Amino acid sequence: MTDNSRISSAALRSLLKVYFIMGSVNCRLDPSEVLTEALTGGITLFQFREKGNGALTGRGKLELARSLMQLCRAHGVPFIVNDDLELAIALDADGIHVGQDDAPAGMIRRRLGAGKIIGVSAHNLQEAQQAIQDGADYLGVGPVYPTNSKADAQPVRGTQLIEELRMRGIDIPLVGIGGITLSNAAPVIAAGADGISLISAIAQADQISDTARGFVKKVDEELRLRG
Ligand code: TZP
Ligand code: ICP
Ligand code: MG
Repeated sequence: MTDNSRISSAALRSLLKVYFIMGSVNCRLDPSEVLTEALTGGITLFQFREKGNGALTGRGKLELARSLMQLCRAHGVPFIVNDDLELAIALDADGIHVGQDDAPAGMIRRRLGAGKIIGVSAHNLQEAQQAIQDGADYLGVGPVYPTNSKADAQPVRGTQLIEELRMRGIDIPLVGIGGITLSNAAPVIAAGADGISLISAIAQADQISDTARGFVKKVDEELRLRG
């Protein structure tokens, strides 16, 4: 992403296919090793989410972010920062993902620049509509299934919320998130998501690159079936 124009929906949809999220807390191995394997397996987008018990802060967080961003750059995969606008600016990251408690997308875009990717978490139709009005590029919708990776997770939505959003005309790029595994990913795509976003199914897999590759294959298959 070298220019300063807003990313197209089509380009973003294909980046969202297998959107891996991770911070040091989520990894059993060294985070750089986990990310390298995930990139080798073909993840299409990465989000640095350094949160939770034992998360790095300050300089440690900045240094980890910088090295993970370099790995992403080497594989041509955009690097998104969770929540931390100052970090996203300092790194010149490719984008940011924010929650409902953070500044609205429009305000963030004025600080980050038009060419950056802005994602917003949405848990219902109203939040989705508001995020779109504020200028979000994509939505993270969930939790689809029960998750152990987010302490303050909202109630589980199943795939119904994604279906409802699509039925009501929400057509911007979106991913399902929360508890997604190889065995329950297909219905998320069938419900209308452009991709899946996940932490533990990849970060804690025994064979990380094979697992990531499995998700890419699964999502591609389901997208083809959906037509
Ligand atoms: N937001 C909603 S669920 C979730 C986030 C960050 C965590 C997803 O992690 P996992 O391990 O894929 O359930
Ligand atoms: N969706 C996405 C894509 N990322 C997040 N961190 C989140 C929801 C909470
Ligand atoms: Mg937040």
